[in-house]
Amino acid sequence: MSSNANLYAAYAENFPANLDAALLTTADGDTLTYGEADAESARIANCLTALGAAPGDRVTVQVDKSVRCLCLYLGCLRAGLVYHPLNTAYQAGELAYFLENAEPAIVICDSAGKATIEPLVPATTKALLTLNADGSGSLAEQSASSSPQHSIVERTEQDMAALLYSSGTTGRPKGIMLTHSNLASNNQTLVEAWGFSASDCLLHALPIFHVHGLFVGLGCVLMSGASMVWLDKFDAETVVKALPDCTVMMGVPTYYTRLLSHAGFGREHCASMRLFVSGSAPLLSETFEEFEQRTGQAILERYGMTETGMNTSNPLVGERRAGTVGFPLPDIEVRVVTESGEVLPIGETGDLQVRGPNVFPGYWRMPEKTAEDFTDDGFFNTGDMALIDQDGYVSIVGRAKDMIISGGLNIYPKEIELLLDDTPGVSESAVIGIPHPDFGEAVVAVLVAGSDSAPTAEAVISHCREKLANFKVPKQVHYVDELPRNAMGKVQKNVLRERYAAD
Ligand code: MLC
Ligand code: AMP
Repeated sequence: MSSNANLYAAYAENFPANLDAALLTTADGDTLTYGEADAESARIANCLTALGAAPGDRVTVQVDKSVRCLCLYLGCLRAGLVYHPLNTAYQAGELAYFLENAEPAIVICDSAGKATIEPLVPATTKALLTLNADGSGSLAEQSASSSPQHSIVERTEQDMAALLYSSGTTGRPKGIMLTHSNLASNNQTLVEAWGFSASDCLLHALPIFHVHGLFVGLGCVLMSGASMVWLDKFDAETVVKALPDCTVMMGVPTYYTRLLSHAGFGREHCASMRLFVSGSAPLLSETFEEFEQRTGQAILERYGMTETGMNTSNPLVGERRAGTVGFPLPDIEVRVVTESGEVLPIGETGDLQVRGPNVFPGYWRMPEKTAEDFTDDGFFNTGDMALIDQDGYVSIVGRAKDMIISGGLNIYPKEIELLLDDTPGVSESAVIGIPHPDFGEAVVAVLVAGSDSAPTAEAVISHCREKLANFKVPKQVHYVDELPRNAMGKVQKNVLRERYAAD
């Protein structure tokens, strides 16, 4: 083991002896070998360093998934730069805060997004580069002449490797600092728990601006010298065609319901598959059962979050129990507590807390928020409600935080309510999630009209589309005379959820 805690060093130790081995193959049949990924990430590391980025500096990236983007992530790791990815759906109003708060040394966007991002880039930023889905742009031009040799920068276990933002029920989004050792320890744990080896091939269809695709998917591959079929996005037809070349797939529940809706998908597509993993949102028991009947494969459900990486998992060997997220992973402690922090007995529902080497050290430049979310004995309060049964299986049964998960993406109603409350003709609003066959949950806005003439549902939706990332835009808008409230004056969202779930 090297003493350098840089995550890239841990990956490099696990690269195949023959660097001509494929790291990935795209849907078009192009390949990237481990050696090519190493050389290209070295060029990018050298290029960003020459532009003035120093270890610890942030690199903010809002680009489509591409092979060069993967090399950019690896280049940042090896140069000790903090990788800060952004969902490509974010609009200008959402981006402004991230750029100002992360204070990046380098910003990378695609050519089409440059005009939007340029005015938002802080004065302290040293360079704004472009990277397009086909790999072209100024990053490629500027790094082409950089050396393919690079010594991996020394990092300690506490040094930050990545910064990912999560919104919240109150206030501005919080930057989640993830260290090299948070990511390395979780990757090592998952490689063992899920039996990854160099002979595996992962079907990688997830985006790489969130934990699931970036750290869980890529991490398991790079930490075991395995390979991937690398798809730009999830498309059921393409996935069904690619599955026979793969051994493992990871996805959000929507991927599995979409596969089940795909006519003709069945056992024959899964003959080489040894493992299907689901997470980021609850997998319905019906989906688990239908998938097993159709393919003979029991989906392995696991549970995690950006702040912690993966915490629990159903077993590789043993019963994968539908409706549960399995057992705590080795080295990770979980407990279920009351609001006042007393540990609850088996079978009782309460707040889920976790502690372990996977758990982030805190929120970026927000010590008071960090203090709020950690207990005195170092457990992190996840905001999820859970119970642990007599066999040790953990079930996520609800959320203490007001959050909607749609297609595996988190949406905080507060953010949409603030926008709606500010809309002329709207007096107040409540945003809820209702069951949706494709996305798991769908965003629904319930409005009370103001004294001015109220906007139509279509006008409300198009207003949201201008201001918010598309996945946050309400799928339905309803007007009511008044919002149901409890004796304390708090909106009873459960009443609204029941009322509109039936629609
Ligand atoms: C797209 N749309 C969505 C949506 N994604 N609506 C609600 N929820 C979503 N997630 C809408 C768009 O607004 C658009 O609407 C229409 O669908 C088509 O857009 P698209 O981009 O073509 O959609 P599609 O490619 O089908 O994408 C859907 C998806 C994608 C489910 C494949 O969202 C996805 O890959 N999700 C995975 C997200 C993920 O990686 N989560 C992990 C987070 S990490 P219109 O009206 O404009 O047509 C985490 C921690 C952990 O949670 O434990 O893993
Ligand atoms: P994120 O903030 O994007 O990292 O999302 C993390 C949240 O996703 C968790 O706090 C949970 O609420 C939810 N989540 C992740 N995996 C699961 C799962 N298997 N079942 C239920 N909820 C999940």
